[in-house]
Amino acid sequence: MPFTIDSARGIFPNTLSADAVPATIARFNQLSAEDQLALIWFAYLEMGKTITIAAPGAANMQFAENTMNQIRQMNFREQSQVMCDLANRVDTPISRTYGSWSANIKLGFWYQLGQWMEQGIVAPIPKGYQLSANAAAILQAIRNLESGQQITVLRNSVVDMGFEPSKTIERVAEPVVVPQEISQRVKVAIEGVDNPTILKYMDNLNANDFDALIELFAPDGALQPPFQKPIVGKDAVLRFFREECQNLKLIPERGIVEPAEDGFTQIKVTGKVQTPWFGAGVGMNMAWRFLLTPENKIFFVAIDLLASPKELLNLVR
Ligand code: 45D
Repeated sequence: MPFTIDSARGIFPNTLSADAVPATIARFNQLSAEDQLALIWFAYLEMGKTITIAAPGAANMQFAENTMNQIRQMNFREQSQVMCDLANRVDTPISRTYGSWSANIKLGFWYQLGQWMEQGIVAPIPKGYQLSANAAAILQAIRNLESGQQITVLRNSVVDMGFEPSKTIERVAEPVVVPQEISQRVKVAIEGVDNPTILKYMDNLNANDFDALIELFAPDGALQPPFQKPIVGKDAVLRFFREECQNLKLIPERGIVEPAEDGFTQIKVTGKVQTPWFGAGVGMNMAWRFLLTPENKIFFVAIDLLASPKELLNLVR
């Protein structure tokens, strides 16, 4: 039986992904908006002691600027209302604007709000705010996660906020950067894997060369980001690369190549990924599970955030 996207999702079923991340997000979503905002604030302050977040670039912030200025002019009560509406996903003009932004613009928006909260320009979390027992337990659960999982919890909570109307509206993302000069590019090496499609995947993504990258995919190919459903078809995958995948650093370490049914090849690679927000400060433990067609095109690739560093060595089927 030929592979389908659905059956492809099941390759290398022994891969243990970081279930603690969606579990934490699900608990977080049960909290009141006030508790959510305070919890993120406390988590963010604590993480700030050990890891530094990079300021978003200007290109990233220009789209949020109008909304930021609007919020700056409000009084504390109105500002708190905007933040609660975002957390509650209430349908307001600001929540809709927020909902149209790419993940990085949403993160840049909160980065700026966080700065203004510290400077007293935006309503702070009240001094001595008491988290509910549930929120305190979730904060403790976040403390116990490894840093790659912590930043994923923060990112996903931010991405889920705001209001997205059911009909698709125009999306706003930062401009696409130019691919890195060929002479500047460095090539990855992966212990156990010399398949050229896999090596080019890593090298093109590292170089922001999304046009070359997408040519590695089969027309009906799919990519499944961590904790998400597969994105299917070259157009949709290319859009995702342009909107969400700039300036990542993939550091694959080792892998395994195996024949699969119908002349397909399944390949699992493990290693680290760095996000431009934290650079080398946070190495996320990741796996890539590829299924290649007989023509060596990517039919499917799943990217998983791993449960623990031990999983980096798990290359069994
Ligand atoms: O609510 O091969 C305050 C793909 C309090 C592509 C706040 C990939 C109130 C293919 C503190 C102000 C992309 C899938 C909030 C690979 C409040 C591929 C602010 C993987 C919210 C490898 C909070 C890429 C703030 C990966 C400012 C795995 C929080 C990328 C900021 C992962 C949090 C990237 C930030 C991650 C989190 C980035 C900046 C996890 C960034 C996380």
